[in-house]
Amino acid sequence: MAEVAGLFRLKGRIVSCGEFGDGHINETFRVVCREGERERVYIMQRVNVNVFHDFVGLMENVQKVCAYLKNKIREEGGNPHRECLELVSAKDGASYIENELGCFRVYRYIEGTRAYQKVESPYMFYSAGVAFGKFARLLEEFPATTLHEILPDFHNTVKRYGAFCRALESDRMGRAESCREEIDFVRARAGIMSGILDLLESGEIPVRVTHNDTKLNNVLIEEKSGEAICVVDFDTIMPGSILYDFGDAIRSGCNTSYEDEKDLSKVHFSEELFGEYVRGYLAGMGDTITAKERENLVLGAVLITLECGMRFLTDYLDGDTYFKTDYDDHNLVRARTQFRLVAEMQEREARLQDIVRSAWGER
Ligand code: ADP
Ligand code: GN1
Ligand code: MG
Repeated sequence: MAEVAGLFRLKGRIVSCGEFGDGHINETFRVVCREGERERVYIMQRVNVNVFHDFVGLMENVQKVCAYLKNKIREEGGNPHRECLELVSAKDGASYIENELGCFRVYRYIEGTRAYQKVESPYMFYSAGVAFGKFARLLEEFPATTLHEILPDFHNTVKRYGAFCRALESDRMGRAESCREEIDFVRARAGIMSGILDLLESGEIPVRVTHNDTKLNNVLIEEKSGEAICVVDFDTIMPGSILYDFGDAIRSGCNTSYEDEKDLSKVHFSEELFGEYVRGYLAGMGDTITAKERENLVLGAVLITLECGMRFLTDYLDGDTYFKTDYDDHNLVRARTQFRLVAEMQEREARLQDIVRSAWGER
């Protein structure tokens, strides 16, 4: 991998190149370079082309969005080198390398920051909310039609349910027996799968350019302050709804434990963290958010968490072909945590609505 990294315009001599991060899709490497006393760190990724078939289109999207955000951040008086992903070109001038080893790209590593798998302080999650809210606001006028729709129907929960039903029907690994309870949990909620789609199709909520993968570890956080600095993982930026982005952040950040916690007694939905994120998100988005979107944030949180659990369960039934897994029932363990969160959110739906309403009122 160090040899591949050598094909990019890195400053200094490469001193190490090791696997990094906890993404479920791409392979990520941390590349350290030295030039005299100065150390520079880069992030190199081998993009998973089994998931992202159109690598060239994906890179076009990433470049466009990076350039657009950079300008917007500059206009608002921010520091684009710190608050926005920045690609490092290959030595031949291209923004990526495609060779027999795969499809690669490099980003600058933002110094003093890291990604977290779990929220460590209320402020951290408030700040993540501000960062993702601002991300949506900055992209409000981005010309959506210039983007390739890299993964069509990515958050089409109805189609995701269809895929789940097909996986269950074929049960190719003979695993259905081991997850009856989880299967029943999903089936009992078949009636709510179309919630967000209905709102989009009726025009009640707008289609926006969204991130679509706003889990906590897709925002870099400054270690010393806990402040969210830079949103990463632009691979799924496509037209969508902010209910997706709000929902995905809530499902990952309001979990009192990890996405793959085996001990469900540790997995709860934190109302306190929900409130923090809502306040941050509304502050970041400002007046961009519509009343209908606000009224449906809780729906987004429930549905995206349900969808994510269902995707893990589908992959479990299919034999773990999509998400990276470390052990046999890893995807089932992940599905269980998501369903626990869904159940707790549904029990408290009215209270969560109140939290959104008062956060809006107090802003
Ligand atoms: P995946 O699709 O596999 O999740 P990501 O682009 O999210 O790929 O990268 C995986 C992890 O690598 C992120 O969760 C984050 O921890 C880290 N990472 C990605 N880009 C950067 C970056 N520019 N600087 C620092 N860390 C990064
Ligand atoms: C994947 O790529 P990563 O690890 O940030 C997935 C998301 C899921 C998430 C669950 C392209 O995110 O949709 O919500 O895992 N990304 C893709 O942790 O499928
Ligand atoms: Mg990621």
